[in-house]
Amino acid sequence: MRLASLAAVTVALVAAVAAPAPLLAQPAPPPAPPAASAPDGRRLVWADEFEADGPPDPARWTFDTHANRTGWYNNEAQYYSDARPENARVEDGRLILEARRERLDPAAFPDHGGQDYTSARMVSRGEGWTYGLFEVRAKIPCGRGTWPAIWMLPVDLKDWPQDGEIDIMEHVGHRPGVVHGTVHTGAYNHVAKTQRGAEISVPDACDAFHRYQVRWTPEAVVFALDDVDYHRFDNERTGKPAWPFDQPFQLILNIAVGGDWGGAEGVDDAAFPQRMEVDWVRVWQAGPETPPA
Ligand SMILES: [Ca+2]
Repeated sequence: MRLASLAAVTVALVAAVAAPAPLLAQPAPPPAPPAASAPDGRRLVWADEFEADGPPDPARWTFDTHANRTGWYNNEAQYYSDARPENARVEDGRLILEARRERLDPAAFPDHGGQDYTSARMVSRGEGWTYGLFEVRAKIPCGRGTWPAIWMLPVDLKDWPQDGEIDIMEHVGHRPGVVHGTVHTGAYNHVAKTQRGAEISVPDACDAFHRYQVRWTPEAVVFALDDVDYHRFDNERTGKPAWPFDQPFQLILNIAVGGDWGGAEGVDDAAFPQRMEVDWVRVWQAGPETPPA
């Protein structure tokens, strides 16, 4: 996501999750409550349930705006605003990230770089996490030209891709319903067309919430959708070029617009505004008594 990932996709799976047949004459059950605990002895170490309407919690999130003036990576077309409610707000228990077709006034936004779209790119605050189970329950946009992402970079990023990247969820509007999970490292990255990723068909990804998950241990990074694994990247034990994943990473939520991948088939301006809604972000880690599984 930091750079384009023109998909050298290795696996394609279809998630077929069979719901149990409901009993007749019973009222529809309420939405399933979230599982606030995780298996394998893990404990919840960080979360945002987005329960308070208004701006995203500044104690948990910051807004990345650093490339607005120069232009973002991959020839992306958006301006990322800083805590602007039109682009990022909490409503009814959900984070709303909204990409809009609009050109802001540089007099009011001095870092404006002439972009024709606004959006937001939120980064988790703090020291980050080394290993853990990361889960984001989200509904994503499908407008052509959108490129929503839920992903991770090192807190102490000095050198991409050598320092690594974990893309928990990427989606481009010109391939609606196809979700990508990808790892980039020095040895395996899209520049060399060697990134290690997979795609999974999620036909209702833009209409329904799903849980996008990564389980990251010293042994592997495993990608799952609604608890169903669909991609595994193993630690080869050959050193950092193949496995830079022993240092703290932070979470990033954004909607890019256009760009080499997201805009490969143009941008449908009539589709805007486009939203990614996030019900929660949860991070579990193994308890002190439990070695990472
Ligand atoms: Ca929520």
